[in-house]
Amino acid sequence: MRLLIVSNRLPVSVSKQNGEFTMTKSAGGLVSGLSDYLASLGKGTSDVSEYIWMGWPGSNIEKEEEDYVRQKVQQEFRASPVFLSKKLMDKVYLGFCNRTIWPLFHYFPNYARFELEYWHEYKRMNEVFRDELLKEIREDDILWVHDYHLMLLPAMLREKVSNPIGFFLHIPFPSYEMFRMLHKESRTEILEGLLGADLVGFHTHDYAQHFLRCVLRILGMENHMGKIAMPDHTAEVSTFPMGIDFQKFHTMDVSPHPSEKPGRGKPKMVLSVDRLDYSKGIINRLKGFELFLKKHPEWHGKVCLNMVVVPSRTGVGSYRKIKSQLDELVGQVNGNFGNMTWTPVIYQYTSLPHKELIAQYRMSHVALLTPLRDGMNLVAKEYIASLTDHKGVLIISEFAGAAKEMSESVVINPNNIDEIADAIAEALTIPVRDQVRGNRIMQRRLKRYDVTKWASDFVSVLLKTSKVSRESASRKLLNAATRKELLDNYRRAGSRIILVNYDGTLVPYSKYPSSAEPTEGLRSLLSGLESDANTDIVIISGRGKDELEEWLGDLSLNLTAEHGSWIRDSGKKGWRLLKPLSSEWKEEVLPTLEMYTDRLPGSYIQERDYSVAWHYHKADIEHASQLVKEVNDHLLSIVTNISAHVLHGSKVIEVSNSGINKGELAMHWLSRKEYDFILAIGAGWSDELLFQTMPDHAWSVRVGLTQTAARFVVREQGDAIHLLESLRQGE
Ligand code: GDG
Repeated sequence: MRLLIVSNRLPVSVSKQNGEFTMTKSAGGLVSGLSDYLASLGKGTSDVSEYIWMGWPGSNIEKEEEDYVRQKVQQEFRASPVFLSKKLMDKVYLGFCNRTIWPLFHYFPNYARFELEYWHEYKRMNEVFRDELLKEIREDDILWVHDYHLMLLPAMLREKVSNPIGFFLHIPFPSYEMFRMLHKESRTEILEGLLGADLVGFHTHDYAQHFLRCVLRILGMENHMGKIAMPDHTAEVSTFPMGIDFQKFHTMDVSPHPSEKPGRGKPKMVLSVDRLDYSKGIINRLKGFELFLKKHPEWHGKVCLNMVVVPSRTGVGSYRKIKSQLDELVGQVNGNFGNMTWTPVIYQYTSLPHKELIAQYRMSHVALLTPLRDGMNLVAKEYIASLTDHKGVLIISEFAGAAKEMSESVVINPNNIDEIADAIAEALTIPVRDQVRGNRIMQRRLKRYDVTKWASDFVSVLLKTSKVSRESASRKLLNAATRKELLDNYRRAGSRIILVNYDGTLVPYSKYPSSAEPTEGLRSLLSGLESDANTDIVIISGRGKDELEEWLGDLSLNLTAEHGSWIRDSGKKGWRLLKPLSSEWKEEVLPTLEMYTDRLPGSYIQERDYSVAWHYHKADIEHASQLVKEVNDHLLSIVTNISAHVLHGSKVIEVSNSGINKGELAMHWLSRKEYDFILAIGAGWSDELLFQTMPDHAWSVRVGLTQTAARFVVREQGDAIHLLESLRQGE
């Protein structure tokens, strides 16, 4: 099995100078972190034995050079490039990715821009990725898509291939109130895009919960223990806090760089490392340090803030602004507090070589990480892992995902400058024994759940969940062999009955119920089937009798309305009741439902002759789910002593006469005659009662790949029609 990793950028950067290509391995967190895991593939017991990485190689490559570059990166880096014009990439990266998603997902709506053009370019880039991937994907591949640049890709791939698909988001998933600020099309398609995956992973439980709530509120889809039933698979949402390569940080020989902590008489070092980004809280950190110096003159000359700031996204205006703000503030603090022998803020606007970074981690007494929002923050973990002497204090913002796993550190709210200042003072005075104790606990955790464990956990859950979901979907899927058996059975049978539901089965579900009238094609299909004297067709619908009469009344069909209250036998005029029914109970039920309709905006009542339905699919789904149990209990208390019952369907509660449902109705038909062939086809919750009452030898088919009592499922409504067509033609 091969693991196909997909990310926006390849772990290798291809550049061209004077006609010569150079390929440099990037040192990003994901790349270096995963390298150990990837190197282990094929050696252990994992089903995954090899990998390939797909992404953008980082520059414009001429059409005629593509083959050469592809071959080169494949051989040397196990990478497969997605060739995109730099123009499109820049547009998307600096547009929807970093001017819309990044600020919004990090709770900076004021920085977010909602331009439709950005969105369309983002979609286009995801499509290009899809097309390139389709050329690469092999049958035994498992796909792992990374991060916010490619959120549409899982669903785009799902339409085309049946490989297991995983997705991991490296940044926070915001709360519903933030996410809903995206315009309708993009917020819906992003959620649907992610749900195309078998497994959607987040760093923290909160992000996963935010996602599930958005799915509920925007798509109206509920989850069961983080699992969402999609038409053809189950999407599982889960938490995988990303780890680091602990051994590397803990054991790396960093010579010749000094890594000893400065001794007595030398200033203690407070370190911060991050990309230049407004989400990282760099300005607040400096202000906090400034306040600390104001409040604690005793520390003057004895402590330095060593700020490593890595240049990032220089093309985005808000990043340039923060850079000049930062330069100014550093000058101000150094000017106000520094002197000839002491520079309070050492400011390095650069990316350090890896060894030097670890050396700086080791020599720092304190790491001060104050993001206002951060998906995880790997620097926090790397700092603790690097401390070979176990001495040092981590100050971490409660808004970083990492804070959830690092409770032995000093956790602060970075919006409060006073809290930052006090935390620095506290950290500098924590007794060494307590530092060591806390760091050992955190190191044990980081060692146990390192990046290899993180990746292998994700991949094994992905394999498991996709296998279960494929099995349950395919177990019942009406495949060619079973379909043939069904048709043979039909052909051979002397007497047959087809019990078929209307909405969702014979016609697609319609937004407006009154516009679901049958096409001429459907009408001729039904009368064609019925014209065979050996076949009885029964339309089993929850609709009222007048509508059915209007649409199908001129055909010679058996019609049943209101889930079986009314029957119209084929060839006869007029409707009759299945049995004597009462509607007196409506007097009490209707006012009760009216009261709840007033309480739940968007809900409405549908009254029929012998049934009343309360629909809430248009209501606020969270409000509805709180109220539904109360409505159900209330109705049950009303009908206890009368001959009516309450059924809870999909976003509807229905009250009707006892003994009236599609199951009872089916029994009525089946008791009239011995049939050699019985077929029940349905699509909705009320058809489940029909399936449950079918005798063992009957065929039952539900539309949609979902949990069902039916023996078989077909993917979509068109497949049900297709099946009926085959019966008519005797194919
Ligand atoms: C995103 C999410 C999430 C930094 N400076 C230097 C350097 N680095 C390396 C660090 C670390 C990585 O870059 C930064 O990772 P972070 O997690 O701190 O932050 P983001 O880049 O914003 O990453 C974040 C992460 O994805 C993973 O899911 O944690 O929340 O925003 O590995 O070591 N490396 C070198 N020199 C530097 O100067 N060599």
